[in-house]
Amino acid sequence: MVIKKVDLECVVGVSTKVLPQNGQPEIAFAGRSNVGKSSLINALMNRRNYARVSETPGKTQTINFYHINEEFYFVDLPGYGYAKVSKDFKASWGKMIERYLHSSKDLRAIFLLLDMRRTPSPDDLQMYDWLRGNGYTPYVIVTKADKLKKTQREKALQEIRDTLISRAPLREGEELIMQPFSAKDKSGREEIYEIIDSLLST
Ligand SMILES: Nc1nc2c(ncn2[C@@H]2O[C@H](COP(=O)(O)OP(=O)(O)OP(=O)(O)O)[C@@H](O)[C@H]2O)c(=O)[nH]1
Ligand SMILES: [Mg+2]
Repeated sequence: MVIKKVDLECVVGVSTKVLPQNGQPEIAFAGRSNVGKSSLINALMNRRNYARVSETPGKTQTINFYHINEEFYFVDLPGYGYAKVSKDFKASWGKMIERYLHSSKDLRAIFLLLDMRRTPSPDDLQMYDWLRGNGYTPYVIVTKADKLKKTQREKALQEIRDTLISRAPLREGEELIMQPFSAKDKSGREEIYEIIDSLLST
């Protein structure tokens, strides 16, 4: 996977009525606010801050469609679990994400991002259950790997895996793909490119 061309082609907000019908495969990035969705997208696109990144959670408040190589889309979703927005806004925000996930005809895969240092939250688990319930293979990207020492990483990954597996046993032939990643040192990026290549070739 070599990303040559990147265009922020479409931005969808809570009041946007019509969602784009892109006609090309979409890969969406979901996860709680601040987990590193925009940072991962930047790393994959090889851009420093094309997708806006911030230490303040709730940076991405719209659904942003990045057209890649004129072949497919990365979809940067607003993070959930961000406490500092009003109840009303939270509700319409949730609906916006849900509407997109339910109505996109081109959604090829959803990457669920989880922070390596944290136990998955109820929102994370709800997202994970939704993915599986709707027939999506769970591609879990475990972010901020650089924040843990190498010796702690295996244990952290195992704990996250156990928590996810305990939700519902995997069906026959179903896999739980977990890929550690760091936006700081870019470890895991090649493996994620490979996942994307294989998703696009099917
Ligand atoms: N050390 C480290 N910091 C990271 C990593 N990924 C993201 N961050 C930092 O975490 C903060 C949030 O990153 P974002 O990429 O904006 O997170 P987001 O998931 O897009 O957040 P929302 O847009 O609010 O949903 C920023 O300060 C990033 O620099 C990582 O792999 N390692
Ligand atoms: Mg973001």
